[in-house]
Amino acid sequence: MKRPLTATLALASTAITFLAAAPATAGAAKPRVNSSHSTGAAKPRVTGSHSTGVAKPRVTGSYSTGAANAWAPLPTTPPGARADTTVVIDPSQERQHYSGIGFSIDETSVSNLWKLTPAEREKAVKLLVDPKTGAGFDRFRLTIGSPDLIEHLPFWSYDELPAGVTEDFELKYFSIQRDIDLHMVDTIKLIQKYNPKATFFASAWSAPAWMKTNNRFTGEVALKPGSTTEHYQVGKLRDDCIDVFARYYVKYIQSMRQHGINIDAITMLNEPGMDVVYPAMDISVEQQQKLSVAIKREFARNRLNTQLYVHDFNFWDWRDPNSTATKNYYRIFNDPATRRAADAIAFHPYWGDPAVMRDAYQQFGKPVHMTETSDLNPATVLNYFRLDASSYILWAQATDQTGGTLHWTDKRDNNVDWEEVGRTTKWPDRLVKVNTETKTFSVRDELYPLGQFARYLTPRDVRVESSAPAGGVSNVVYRDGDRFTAILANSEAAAKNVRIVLGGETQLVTVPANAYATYQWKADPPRRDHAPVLREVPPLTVDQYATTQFRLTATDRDRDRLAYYATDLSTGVDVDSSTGVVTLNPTTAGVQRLTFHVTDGAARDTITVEVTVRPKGAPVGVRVEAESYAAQNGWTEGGANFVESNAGASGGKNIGWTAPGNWLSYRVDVAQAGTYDLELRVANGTGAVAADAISFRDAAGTKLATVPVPDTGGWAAYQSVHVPVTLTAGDQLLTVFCETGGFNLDYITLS
Ligand SMILES: [Ca+2]
Ligand SMILES: [Ca+2]
Repeated sequence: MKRPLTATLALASTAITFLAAAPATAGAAKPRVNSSHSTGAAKPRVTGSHSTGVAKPRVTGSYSTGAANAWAPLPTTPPGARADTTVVIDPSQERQHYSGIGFSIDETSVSNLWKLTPAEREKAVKLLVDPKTGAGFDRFRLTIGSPDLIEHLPFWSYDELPAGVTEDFELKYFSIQRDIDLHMVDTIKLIQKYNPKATFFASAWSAPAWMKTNNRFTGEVALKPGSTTEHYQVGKLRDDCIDVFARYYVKYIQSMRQHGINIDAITMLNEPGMDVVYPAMDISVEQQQKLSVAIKREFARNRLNTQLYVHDFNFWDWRDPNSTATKNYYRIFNDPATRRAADAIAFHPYWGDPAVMRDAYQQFGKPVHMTETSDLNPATVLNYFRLDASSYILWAQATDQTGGTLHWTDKRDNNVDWEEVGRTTKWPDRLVKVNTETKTFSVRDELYPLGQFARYLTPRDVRVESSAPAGGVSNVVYRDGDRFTAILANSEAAAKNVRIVLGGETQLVTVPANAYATYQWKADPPRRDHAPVLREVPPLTVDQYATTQFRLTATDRDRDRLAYYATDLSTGVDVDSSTGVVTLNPTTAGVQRLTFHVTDGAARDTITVEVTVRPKGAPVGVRVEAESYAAQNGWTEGGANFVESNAGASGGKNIGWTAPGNWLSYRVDVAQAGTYDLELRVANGTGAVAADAISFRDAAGTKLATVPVPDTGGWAAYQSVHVPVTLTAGDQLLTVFCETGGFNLDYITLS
């Protein structure tokens, strides 16, 4: 499913917010880290040559807020400035390689780019991909035959048969000529001209019609037996066509190679089994296993070192045990030959919890990739990289001035009028807008912060673990030999001085307001080593919305300077990197397991502290996260997906999939009876106002206020709605009641 704005969903939520449990020991998954660095587990003692008093490292880099400050020189930090927050880098913990940021070479985007004058088109491509003067995008997704988004009908495969021919096991009719005619190859050549390091992978939306059980390239849907609302994809890959489909991929890779284009990976199939009428195909888990093995066998036979990415679908479909027979893909790895054949796991973000990427990476030791997303928010890129994604590929990012032309529909109508779909489908506000009248283009501001990643990182860069976002500053850090690259994001309206701690050395940098900034420097973290040791912290019990502190203490036989950190911090938890003092102001009742680390730069130790939070009401004036509800009605705990992960939401989460009759209750402690301002932070991507969407009710169920939810322009575009409410004094349960659905709730605040 391709929702123009993502609203990703969390799995398994309970009334308690758990910290994502980091692996208790280092090195659970260290896939394909072909690095010369040790990973920092305790090593034989090497005499320490690490000096502590050397001159400050020379830091280079730039920052962007948008077109107004694009790849601008880093500000200097005034002498004597104090740190607002700290980033701890732990080079002992190596994670995934970077493999790129970029976009799809879909035919809709290409056809729009080719409506520009040649000079303007070169200017656009240069701005997108040139690593010196542009954003430096470096990885691109090609489509093997037509995807759902094209301008020029009809949809096509590379093995279309003439009348009277019903099969083509020799692939005699194979041709990529349409890609040449439609300027796909020309566009790739332009990308290569401005970024010679660009890499390419490819996905098919379906096998050619004749390889399918229903002899149809586009999707065909039918109602699931017994359901009036749920559909399934009728066309399956024919069992006797698994091998020829694998050879079809080989032919495609060879054909592109003849044009000087190296396809370094394919996904096995885009969104297998998606119940849509645009090009799609069903393929059983068993067929996926056989196809994976056949693809790698044919690659080997033809001396292709092309990689195979499996899955290429939503987070949720990876692991949900209630998913359908086709989906629930981790089961394809039940076959050892398939595990060997697969080089990586590809994800789309339209459904489920992005933390699934980290889980899959840990569990199978294979790189994970975000192969299709419409989310331009650089905060999402940073977050997905922290969740171990190697790459981030945007989908269908060039439209005309009206948000067209493209052929996409969510209607399950096998006789859909594609001409009409093309006239009416509009996806406004994507990365590049081509004005077909003036033959000029414009880009969105997100391009420049995205360049703060792509301009600096290369496939030699390996992510190293670093501390969770704190003080409005989030980070992701990479290492290539002795060169470190940190991308820091400041989400606040004032500049922040950030202390960067690496192996006992610190430096202070300044991140401008609302900016993404990249810092590169050379460092030689210590390698000697006795690992530091953290002392256990006994379980503790604290009150919700009250402040409690405890201290982490660690010893180190080398007397190295130590830094304390956590990779994930739930709302209301903070750790001081130098003193180890943990401050709790929990917003959610229940049991939390908090994982902390200490590092000397060469190794780390980890403890988990169990904290029981006694429920108390939130004082007036305190923000109450929607996800911190005391009770709810209408959603299914555990299996349902209504606590959504979203980088645009406060606390990183919101409640979604609202429906009439659903409700959420919150505990609030009102010191004094009176009339208060109720702020509801909401988003609505339906394109229309939801009138009287929410009623706010007291513990007896009496309606205190009813409010509409405006059209906020997207599922992640939050706005505040204010309404006065009169409350009695005391610790009480207040309810947000969904009179209608069609909105997301981020938080409420009484003041
Ligand atoms: Ca040590
Ligand atoms: Ca929230």
